[in-house]
Amino acid sequence: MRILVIIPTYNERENIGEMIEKILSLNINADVLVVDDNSPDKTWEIVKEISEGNKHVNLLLREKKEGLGFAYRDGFKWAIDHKYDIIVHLDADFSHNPDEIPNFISKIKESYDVVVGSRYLNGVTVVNWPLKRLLLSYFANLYARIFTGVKVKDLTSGFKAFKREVLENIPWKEVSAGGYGFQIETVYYPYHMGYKVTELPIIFVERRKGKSKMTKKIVFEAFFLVLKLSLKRLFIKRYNKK
Ligand SMILES: Nc1nc2c(ncn2[C@@H]2O[C@H](COP(=O)(O)OP(=O)(O)OP(=O)(O)O)[C@@H](O)[C@H]2O)c(=O)[nH]1
Ligand SMILES: [Mg+2]
Repeated sequence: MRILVIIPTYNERENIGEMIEKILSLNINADVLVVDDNSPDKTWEIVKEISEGNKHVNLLLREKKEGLGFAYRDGFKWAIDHKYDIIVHLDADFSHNPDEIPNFISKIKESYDVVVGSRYLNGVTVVNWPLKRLLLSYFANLYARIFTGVKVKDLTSGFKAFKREVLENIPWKEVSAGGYGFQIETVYYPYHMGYKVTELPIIFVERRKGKSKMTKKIVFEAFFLVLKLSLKRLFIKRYNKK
């Protein structure tokens, strides 16, 4: 089984080197792909240097920032083109603990198609978030779960694993979000296509270094996306595995 860990980055200079090192030390024989949107802080420069000395590390340098969703699309396409069997993704800022990656891989090997790292499975496992941010995330997830019909408690999680087949079969033409809504869509379609989706409890810790890229625009996009997905589900289409 060939494993790829995808890390989207935008201004993560202070985190990325340590994160790559940590993933390579995990004893799971994974390759790493960093998808950088031409970060002004030159995050990509660090990745380029590491990749030149280590064939397990790869850089996908995009021209400009278009939103997280677009970076992920390109990363997933790269993973499919390079025939990886299991694709894991997580944030660069250590909010997601890379030590948990082997648990995601075990779940996929157990026969699950999608594994979602969940902050809301055993109560709330979020550390150091301001109450306002936590409430936004919690209620956004509740709202998304009710309207999309996807029985997953953390639909906006950025820590997930997929079997390649799932990424090949998601109806990409229908996926529209640039921001966190993208995370919802990449669970929504597999779930309603009948793929086996499971959640794994994770502890999410507020970033220690660097700045947040969260904006109001991203929140609004996700809000309307959920309405759109709920209408799609009710009136428009059934999705099937190919
Ligand atoms: N390539 C790319 N990466 C992005 C973009 N926006 C965010 N990221 C990366 O996606 C991951 C999640 O973004 P964060 O800014 O940490 O989002 P968050 O975790 O909700 O917010 P904070 O932790 O509060 O900063 C990080 O690794 C970011 O560097 C983008 O537009 N392009
Ligand atoms: Mg973060």
